[in-house]
Amino acid sequence: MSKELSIVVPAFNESARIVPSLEKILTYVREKGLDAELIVVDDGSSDDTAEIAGKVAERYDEIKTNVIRHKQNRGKGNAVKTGLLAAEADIALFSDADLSTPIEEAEKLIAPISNGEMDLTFGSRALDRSLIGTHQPWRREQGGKVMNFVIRKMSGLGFADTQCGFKAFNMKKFRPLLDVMTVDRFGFDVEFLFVAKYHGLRLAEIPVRWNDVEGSKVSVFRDTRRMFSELALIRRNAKNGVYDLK
Ligand SMILES: Nc1nc2c(ncn2[C@@H]2O[C@H](COP(=O)(O)OP(=O)(O)OP(=O)(O)O)[C@@H](O)[C@H]2O)c(=O)[nH]1
Ligand SMILES: [Mg+2]
Repeated sequence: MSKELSIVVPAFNESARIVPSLEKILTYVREKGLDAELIVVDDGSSDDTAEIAGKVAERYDEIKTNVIRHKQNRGKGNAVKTGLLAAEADIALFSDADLSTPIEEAEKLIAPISNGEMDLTFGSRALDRSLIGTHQPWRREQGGKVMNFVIRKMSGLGFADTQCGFKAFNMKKFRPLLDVMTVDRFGFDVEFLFVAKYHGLRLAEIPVRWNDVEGSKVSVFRDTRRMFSELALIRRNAKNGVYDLK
């Protein structure tokens, strides 16, 4: 029988943060008795992220863990896509390696999918800001709000936070859509939501707990610029029929 849940963790140079995160995820799976698999996608790290992930997994040998390596860095979007394509279960969850959203919040996203109400559920930091424990530095947080405004305008999506690294998918419906995704870096979240909505999937933005964790590798200047060009690409693709399924 196939698994009930696939948990995908994209990881780029995460050797300093990933051990406690994977331990928490695997302990959660063990204690809940979930029939879940863990898929870590090492996105061309120059540190020993993949080896470290493999070592943690050995300590939980009853849980199937798959460490996939990209030879070169391809971006978070591409890493998540690789993980989702490898997922065996009909429900997949991806989580950032820093577990800014605690893994216990997974139930909030998974329940609406497993009971058939929703097809794509995603964590949000903006719907209930009282759930944020440790905030990002003030300038990053304000920058995030501005970015959300830009994302709304450029994508036409009406969500308060598209960028939280905690999203779950009905894979029967979402897997075919992965073929038409084009965005490799941080704009991929917007593309996932945009394409899912375009194809009539039911989307739900769900408030989750969130804590800033040191060690973000986001470069505000470089990644903001890329985000703009990725948002422009999504608009172009939509116009040119790139998101229609063959
Ligand atoms: N920055 C970055 N992260 C990647 C890449 N590929 C995979 N990731 C993973 O994507 C997740 C997001 O990384 P963070 O650097 O924490 O970025 P973030 O969570 O958006 O940034 P904060 O909001 O500051 O926490 C982590 O699990 C990374 O390991 C990549 O090319 N660059
Ligand atoms: Mg982070």
